[in-house]
Amino acid sequence: MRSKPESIKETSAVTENVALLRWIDESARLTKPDSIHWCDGSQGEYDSFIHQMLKDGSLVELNQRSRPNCYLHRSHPNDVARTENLTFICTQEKETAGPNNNWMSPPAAKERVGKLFDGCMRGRRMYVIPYLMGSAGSPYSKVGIQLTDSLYVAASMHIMARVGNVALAHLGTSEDFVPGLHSVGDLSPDRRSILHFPEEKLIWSIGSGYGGNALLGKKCFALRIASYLAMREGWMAEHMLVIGLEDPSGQVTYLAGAFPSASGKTNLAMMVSGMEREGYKVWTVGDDIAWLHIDEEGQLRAINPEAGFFGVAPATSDATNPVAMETIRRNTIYTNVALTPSGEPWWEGIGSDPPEGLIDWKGRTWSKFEGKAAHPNSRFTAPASQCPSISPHREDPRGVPISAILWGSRRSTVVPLVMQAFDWQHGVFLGSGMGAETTAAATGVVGIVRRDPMAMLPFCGYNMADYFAHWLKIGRQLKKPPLIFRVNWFRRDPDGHFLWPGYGENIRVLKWILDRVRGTGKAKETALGYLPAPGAIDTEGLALVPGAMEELTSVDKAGWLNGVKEMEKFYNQFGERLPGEIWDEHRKLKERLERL
Ligand code: GTP
Ligand code: SPV
Ligand code: MN
Repeated sequence: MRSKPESIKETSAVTENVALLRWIDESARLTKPDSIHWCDGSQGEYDSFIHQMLKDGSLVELNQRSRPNCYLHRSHPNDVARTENLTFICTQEKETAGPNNNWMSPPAAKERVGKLFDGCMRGRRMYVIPYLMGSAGSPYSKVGIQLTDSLYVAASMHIMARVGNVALAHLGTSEDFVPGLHSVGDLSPDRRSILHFPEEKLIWSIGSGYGGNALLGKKCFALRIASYLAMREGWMAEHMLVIGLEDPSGQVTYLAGAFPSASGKTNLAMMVSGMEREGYKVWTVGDDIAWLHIDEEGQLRAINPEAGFFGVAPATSDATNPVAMETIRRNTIYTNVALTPSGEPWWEGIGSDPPEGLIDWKGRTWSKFEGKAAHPNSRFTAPASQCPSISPHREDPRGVPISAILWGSRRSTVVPLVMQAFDWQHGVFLGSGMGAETTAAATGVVGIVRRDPMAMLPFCGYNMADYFAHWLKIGRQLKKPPLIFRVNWFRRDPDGHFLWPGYGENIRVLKWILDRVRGTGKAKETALGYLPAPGAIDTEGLALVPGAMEELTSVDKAGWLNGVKEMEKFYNQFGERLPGEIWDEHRKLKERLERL
């Protein structure tokens, strides 16, 4: 290495990893920070980050008696959600990225965005964040190194990943790490780009300090880069929660569920079971991302690569999600929520009325004529270890064995409460054609139905046709493939009311799924798949409107025929590349519907 910036010389003792030092050196020459700080991941370091942010005004202290170690961050008003239109997959061939991704050629991307990085950290400090995705000592864990000029990002990474020496020790002298260069730049959406170079395992992100745009371990690495690596290496990186479902005998069965952003993963993962007294309880393994591997016995196993939760605040309450409410009582960073005069965080649906003198997410006194006080995509960042329902197996190096996979999305109409795929291939097809209503987790119109295969549309780092082929291939390698289900907690009546109570009562659906895994649950065979037989889902004690269950478990022929057309349009984009099995299943579904 030629002349290193002074600060790298001073601190390079923390690692001898030449490849790592070389990349940091290159990045520092490009971005030209005044100084460099190597993160060790310690509590003292976290505390000093918080202290600095309180001083520079980027954090507001919350009431330390009721919310010890909790703080509020307000992001720039134009930087409040992932920006899918500014997110790119940069592969040599455009076809590798596929029609579902924005694409730039790697040289063009580097030329264009390199100019923005040039000198962008002048007057700022660069934080070097070595982080481990997955638990220490797991063969499935992977190392990322994020460089950032944002203290908020550095503090958030402390919560969301395993930061510091644990990562450097895992890496040793290996070159097998995912470098991620991040700068908030000038925060202008005109100069914002989130770039992924899967072929060189590299991430470049500039112009945003928010969530999935900026915490590079999350969607950028653990989904977009990892999904590409997984395709090459024979495993899967999925946008999935993982839970353990305990039955009255104490046996725990693990389920993984892919739901699009802001569609119920965190809530399902932390669910307080409505059937706890009958002995059914949910354990939280993960709430957003799962890495799935096939073990020596041909069993699919899942790890949660993350160490924290970056959860949606609005509608989280003691009634809907008491486990989350307990998890976020301490050591939590809140982003873009409202603030009460007594220093409490507040959001729509928290379960109390907005108090007099409420400050909105932009820091202004709120009046009820001004819309929402908390941003609809306001979030909490909290350590997973604080979650009362955290699974004792969360950090098992081999992960937990998966018995069932759920596809879930928001659909006000058409899609039943639950249905089971006939087999793996049919299940992959149902996932590939999943329609979902868009949410506030990404910028853009909310509430329109789009195809969101496996909840991965914004997160698949390569051509989705190849991704479907990969899913089919994995199924062929599994000794006993997990059963696949489609669920939908979000059906509404014509007046817009939810037909199903959701949240903790979703346990009733999970129990049917468990019964199906065990071969005891009663089902009727339909054009869509297996639907629960009348009475197979226990509804005792629920205040359902008359006929709700009937509507939630019947086949909407016209609605599905329309869906079949939408799928066809979606699949047509992939041309010859779409696996024949997907077209076969599509044709079979259409024929079954037409026979009705
Ligand atoms: P990301 O963190 O963006 O990936 O979101 P997520 O999939 O984890 O969604 P989350 O659990 O945070 O839920 C998003 C929104 O859906 C919140 O406002 C929840 O209150 C609401 N929600 C979650 N589960 C249910 C349910 O079973 N029924 C209803 N009606 N709403 C739900
Ligand atoms: C999502 O949008 O799925 C999230 C939030 O979990 S973010 O981390 O911003 O992607
Ligand atoms: Mn979530």
